[in-house]
Amino acid sequence: MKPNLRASSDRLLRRIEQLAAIGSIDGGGVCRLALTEEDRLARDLVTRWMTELGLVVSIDEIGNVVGTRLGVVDGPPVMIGSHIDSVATGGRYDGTLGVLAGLELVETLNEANFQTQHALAVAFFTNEEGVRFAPDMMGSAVHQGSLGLIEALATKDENDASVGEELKRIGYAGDDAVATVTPRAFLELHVEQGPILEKAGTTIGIVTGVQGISWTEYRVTGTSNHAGTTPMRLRHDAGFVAAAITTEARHLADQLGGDQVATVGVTELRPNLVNVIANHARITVDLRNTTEDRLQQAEARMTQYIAKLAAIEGVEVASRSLARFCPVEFDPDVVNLIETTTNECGYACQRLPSGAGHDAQMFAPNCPTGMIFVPSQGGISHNVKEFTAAVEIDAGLDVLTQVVLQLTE
Ligand code: HGY
Ligand code: MN
Ligand code: MN
Repeated sequence: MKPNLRASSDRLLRRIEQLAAIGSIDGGGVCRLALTEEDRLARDLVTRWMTELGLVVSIDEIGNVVGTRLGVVDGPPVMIGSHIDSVATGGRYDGTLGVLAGLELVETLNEANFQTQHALAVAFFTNEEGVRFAPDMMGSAVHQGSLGLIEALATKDENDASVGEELKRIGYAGDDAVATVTPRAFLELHVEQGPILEKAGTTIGIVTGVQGISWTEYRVTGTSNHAGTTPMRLRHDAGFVAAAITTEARHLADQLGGDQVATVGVTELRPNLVNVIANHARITVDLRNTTEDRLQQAEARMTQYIAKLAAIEGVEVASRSLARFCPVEFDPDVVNLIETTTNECGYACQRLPSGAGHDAQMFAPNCPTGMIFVPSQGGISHNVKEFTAAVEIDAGLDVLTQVVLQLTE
């Protein structure tokens, strides 16, 4: 029998503020890159909260942390999870909302002295953002077996520090084996990070799936030369090639249309001097689409364009895939359950795909998985101005609570 419980969004908001104080940056945002000192402090705080709430805490070999509340019957838990690492210019809700909402639900169950039939787990996964170590969703991908542990531990950042070394340094190189736990179901509450819900005046997003993601790094090698004396026809300009790729990314997204998006987020030139033609460029191209064949079309167009451009400009271009995930559909029964429950709770809702990657997408192939979105003010995220109103957080927490209580029955 599902108990009539209402979790406390005030307490959840207090925890969000407390966590946001770790790695806080001007403008109200956070910088907690994976496996940095800020990430360690955040991990310590959330793990302490898990322990205080009576959860059995486990840390696995890639540093994922799972707190489990036993159920009446043995067997796999219903898992609520997300992440607490951030991009360098992050907001305070991205990832943390999902983890802390799970803790709030646990505290509500503890206060009601209610034991769910099936176990309930709350998890945060290592390096969801992928900005220091690629790919993103690293910890959840290893947890669910779609990325090898050894390969992940060997991944290095720009300063040649490896995931394995950094996990040891911050004290989160756990002992628990990875890729051994398949939850009974997986749920993630997350801010939408886009403009759709707010524009429609909708409170709850029923997430149908996650679009495909393709990250590639290009390293361009040309010839540095004098900016004043080198005739244009004799140049091998890495800076020009980087700019041309950036323009082509926008161009192909406009031409393909539909859900296609393209972003050049990183451009580094060397020697980066006003009067020297650049001989090196490092840029990253992030391509996404809700359909796999269109994403492959975008990738093929970008590859052909760069090959032609390199030949004309007389430069070398080395490419390296940083992340590649196919689009994912969430379990229709879970999507329907979230929608029915949201309607019963009386919140305006709509279905939509996720433009952002999430840990939930790593669970979708293995167990019934779903996501609940709440609106992002102005559609802003990965930006210190990220904001979601308390009343919307309250609604998201309420829907999460009611859905989890049904799944743990
Ligand atoms: O890149 C993403 O979509 C996610 O924020 N890691
Ligand atoms: Mn996120
Ligand atoms: Mn993010």
